[in-house]
Amino acid sequence: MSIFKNPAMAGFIRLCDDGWRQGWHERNGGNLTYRLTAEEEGACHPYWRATPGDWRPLGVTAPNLADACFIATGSGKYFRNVSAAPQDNLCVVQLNGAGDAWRVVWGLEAGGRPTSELPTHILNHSVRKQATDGACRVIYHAHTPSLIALTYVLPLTDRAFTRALWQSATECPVVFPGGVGVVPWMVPGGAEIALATAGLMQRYDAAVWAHHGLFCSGPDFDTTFGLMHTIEKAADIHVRALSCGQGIRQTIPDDGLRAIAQAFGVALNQDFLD
Ligand code: 2HA
Ligand code: ZN
Repeated sequence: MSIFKNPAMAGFIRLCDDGWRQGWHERNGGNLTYRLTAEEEGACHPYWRATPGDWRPLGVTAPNLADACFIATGSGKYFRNVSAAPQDNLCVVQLNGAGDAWRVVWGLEAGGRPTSELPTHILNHSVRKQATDGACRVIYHAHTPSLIALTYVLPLTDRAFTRALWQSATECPVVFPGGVGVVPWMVPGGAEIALATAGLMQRYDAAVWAHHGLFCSGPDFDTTFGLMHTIEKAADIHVRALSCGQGIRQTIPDDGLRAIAQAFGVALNQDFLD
């Protein structure tokens, strides 16, 4: 047996490969975390390091994630390299009982630390776990080029982004009926951007980082990758339409968005409808 046979670990590695192939992870761009179930933790436990790493302060506090374990990409590690050497590029981090410190219990065998965006990931896990009654397990950050391009031309508001994306592809209102949040440009990696993102993630399962990328959340790898993919594809369609140079002549009308929601049984965020 190997820890890589565990479905959580296998799914994590597959998502890293898929994201790399989409072109969303230049160099060490992007990061991914997955909150293990008690069962998965039990199955992976025999592979833990004999001596875990030292406890390190997280910089934020997530009491509802006390003692939880997460698979995480490593800081400075490349998505491109994950499947070739997961033990060097990934880790399992455990939170302490207060939810304000972490230690490495598996992986990063050649050295390193978990993703620089760990505070944002953990706070997002905390608010999404609460908002979804414990269903949310995946937080995924990628550098999605068309969506980033739109952060240079659309107003940096939840409303402008949600409407542009909903109108760009008929599936969008069904895939993210709650809409998306937008974080203005901020320095990445610290507590400030973590708090701003987590504030939006109380209401949305995706948050745009202006001039940087996108955070998505979900209960499993398929849903979370699918959300990232759908948003980026809608952004790409919008960019292509704008690039034709004559402006947007027509789009899905608001009554059309309402009709989609009714046909597919989803509740659209009314704040973003006219
Ligand atoms: O390099 O994407 O946001 C990792 C990142 C930081
Ligand atoms: Zn990034």
